[in-house]
Amino acid sequence: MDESGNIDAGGGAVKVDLGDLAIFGGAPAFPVPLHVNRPNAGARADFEAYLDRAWQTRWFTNDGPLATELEARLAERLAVAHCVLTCNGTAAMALTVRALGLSGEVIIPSYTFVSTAHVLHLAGLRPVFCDIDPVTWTIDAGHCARLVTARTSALIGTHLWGRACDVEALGAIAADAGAHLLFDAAHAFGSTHRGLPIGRFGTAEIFSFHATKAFHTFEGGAVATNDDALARELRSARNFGFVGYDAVAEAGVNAKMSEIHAAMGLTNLASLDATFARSRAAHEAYSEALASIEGLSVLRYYGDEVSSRHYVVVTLDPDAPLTRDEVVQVLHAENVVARRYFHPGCHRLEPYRTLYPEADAALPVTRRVAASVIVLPGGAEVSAEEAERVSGLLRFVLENAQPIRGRLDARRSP
Ligand code: T4K
Repeated sequence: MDESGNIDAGGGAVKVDLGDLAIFGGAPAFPVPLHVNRPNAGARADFEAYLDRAWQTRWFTNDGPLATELEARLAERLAVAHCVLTCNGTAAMALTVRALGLSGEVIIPSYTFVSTAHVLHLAGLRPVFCDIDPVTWTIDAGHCARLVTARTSALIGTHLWGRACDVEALGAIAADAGAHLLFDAAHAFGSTHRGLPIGRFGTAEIFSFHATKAFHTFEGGAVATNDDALARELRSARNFGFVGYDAVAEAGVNAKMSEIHAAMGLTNLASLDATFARSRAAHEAYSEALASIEGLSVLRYYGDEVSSRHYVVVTLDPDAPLTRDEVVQVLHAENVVARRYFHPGCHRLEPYRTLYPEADAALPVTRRVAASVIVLPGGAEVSAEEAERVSGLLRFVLENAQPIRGRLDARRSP
């Protein structure tokens, strides 16, 4: 940004007046799309060395040596007895739900990725949508307690954006209800709660290792648990129900992690501390540059806990002249591929909208947050300079919100 606050996009566009915005015909601020959570990648030479090992041994999947090594290293890092790898996080959740024999109703936040609701629905269970806490945006323990019925078999909290749920309050509710407590820890690899790594809380914690996550295996997931019997059951269920060489003890699925995925995990694990440091630096750059923009707030991570700070999440004042969706539209035109995660809340997506139309009335915070969040390109692949440029662009847009509003309206009117 220059002294007058204009954005110098380095060959892209300097935003001096409205006509410079790409949505009004100017050149985009970024020549190529800047994605939310562009995947990290460790050292390619490390990855190739792991591939060479698989080539030599001709062992490509089915509890291979790389997957076995990754399981051990992850369990050590998470300080948990078992880390059962799977082909993705959704499969990890589905296997856990089945292994625990959940039935009836399961309470989940509506403000989360839709996969958990789908897992429950497809297993013939009822997802009961809970509101989120207005401050932490994780599942609201007070509302959760009121949703418990005799049919509740589990509560599943999401450690949203890597910030832990109210683990203790949820533990007390689950214990009272005689229900399991699970956590969707898809965002929380590398986060701590009360100084301890997330992964050990509740009956089990479920991770996604999708390419866009802070730690990834291209596609992948895991169940972290201290429950030996559950881990044994999950290992069998992810492999068709096999126990031992050729005995089948139950109906299982194929949810194994292949060696090439494990190779990426081992590669990424080797550079994870450096990756997280870059991710935190990008978040810091954003936090500084966005601090004084009127009508915009940046989600803060907890100062006394560790987090990769992989997500850069901002909210817009609902009274601002431009709506959240209009700001996202302006950013997209500039090649800043910001996202509206998790709009509009699972309960307003099908089939839940049709099945449970009454849910909406009890979820005011979900509605408000889902309507105001913008997730900006963050993580280790975003440089401090890019973070500053995106922030400068947002400042320009919000400082000129009224005239932009006018031009958008004029364009729309016949
Ligand atoms: N729980 C939570 C809280 C989750 O966030 C997720 C997954 C799960 C559970 C389920 O875990 P998995 O079964 O997926 O392991 C993406 C991911 O597909 C999904 O894994 C993720 N959450 C969700 C939040 O994001 P989309 O529909 O946003 O994906 P897509 O293709 O739009 O990609 C997101 C951005 O990343 C885009 O701007 C493009 C960019 N990108 C993506 C990929 C795949 C890249 O730059 N490179 C890439 O390789 O769902």
